[in-house]
Amino acid sequence: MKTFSPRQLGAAIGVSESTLKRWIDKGRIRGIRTSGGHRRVSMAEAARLIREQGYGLVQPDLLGLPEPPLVLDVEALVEALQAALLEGDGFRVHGLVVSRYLAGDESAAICDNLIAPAMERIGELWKDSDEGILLEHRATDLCVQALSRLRGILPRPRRTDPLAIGGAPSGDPYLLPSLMASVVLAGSGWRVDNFGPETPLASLGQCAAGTGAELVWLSFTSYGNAQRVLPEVRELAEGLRRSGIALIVGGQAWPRSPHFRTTTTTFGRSMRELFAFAQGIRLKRNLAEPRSDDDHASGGTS
Ligand code: B12
Repeated sequence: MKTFSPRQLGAAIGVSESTLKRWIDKGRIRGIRTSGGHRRVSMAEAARLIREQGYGLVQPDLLGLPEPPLVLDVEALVEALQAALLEGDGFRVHGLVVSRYLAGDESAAICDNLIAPAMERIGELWKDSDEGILLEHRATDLCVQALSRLRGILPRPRRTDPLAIGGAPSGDPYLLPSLMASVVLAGSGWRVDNFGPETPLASLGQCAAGTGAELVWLSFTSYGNAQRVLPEVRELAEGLRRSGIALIVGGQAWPRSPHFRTTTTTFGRSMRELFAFAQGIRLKRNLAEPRSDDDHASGGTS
């Protein structure tokens, strides 16, 4: 885990080292002690402080980040991300994504308003050149890296948080939509297992019942695939209904026609809708059984 000294973090956000030490000692920031007794702060905790208190980054390089973009309107940010993706500049891609999170954007908004539109534009390139496909693959990989790093600085889930699992069905090779779903849910108080592309839906259903998952998401990006796997989706929806587990289906290639509706399934068009749906489930759950604020979850499921 990457950590920072009070001096480093203070210089990065323009606060003195002694103030940072005081905040750690008073518990305003969760500090860690090295074996030698020195105070350290994790990147996740630094991110929480920066977001909640609205600190600007005076020296972002001290936190391993590039200068934040000077532009702030969404259109310019999408263009900046598209350019960084096309140039294969992972440092800038990561910087754009993380700097929006530190500036206070929710991860769902970063996915819907920044990453998805930039990828959509990159998706026009394959029609004109053979290189387009390679650019799509590389851009996908850079977004995967940036989203994974974003997930690394989100608040850690607790053992008592509900579990969500999901993926894309067989025949669907797309990595990003399901990964986005996992990041958005992880950032809103869920333990998450993302099985990614090519997930057999029968296994997903068994896993949900066996692990006590409370939410399953499915993402469709491969056009024409929904009709083929529709019987499996219906079977999954029915099994989950019997177990009282919520299912949400989304993605650009899930058809809107009534033929694809099942009475027990919710349909969403964006990560914001996924976030809202998941928040609704959490709210009901918390009202039913108030949880204790004990230990954080550890290990793989996080
Ligand atoms: C990257 C990419 C690829 C990569 C995928 C790499 C990988 N391993 O992931 C590769 C190169 C493999 C690929 C292949 C192909 N691709 Co492609 N690809 C794309 C591209 C550029 C980005 C896809 C992506 O990741 N987007 C980011 C995601 C997150 O955005 P999103 O899908 O819009 O998701 C949002 C919402 O739908 C929603 N959402 C998504 N999932 C869920 C789930 C839930 C529960 C909820 C609530 C919401 C939700 O929230 C998301 C965020 O806002 C798109 C362009 C585009 N417009 O998306 C083309 C695109 C999808 N591909 C296309 C095509 C044609 C192909 C190929 C046929 C090309 C070819 N000649 O080989 C193949 C087919 C592959 C297949 N089996 O389906 C077309 C499809 C057009 C169509 N109508 O048929 C597109 C639209 C490009 C275009 N404009 O022509 N592709």
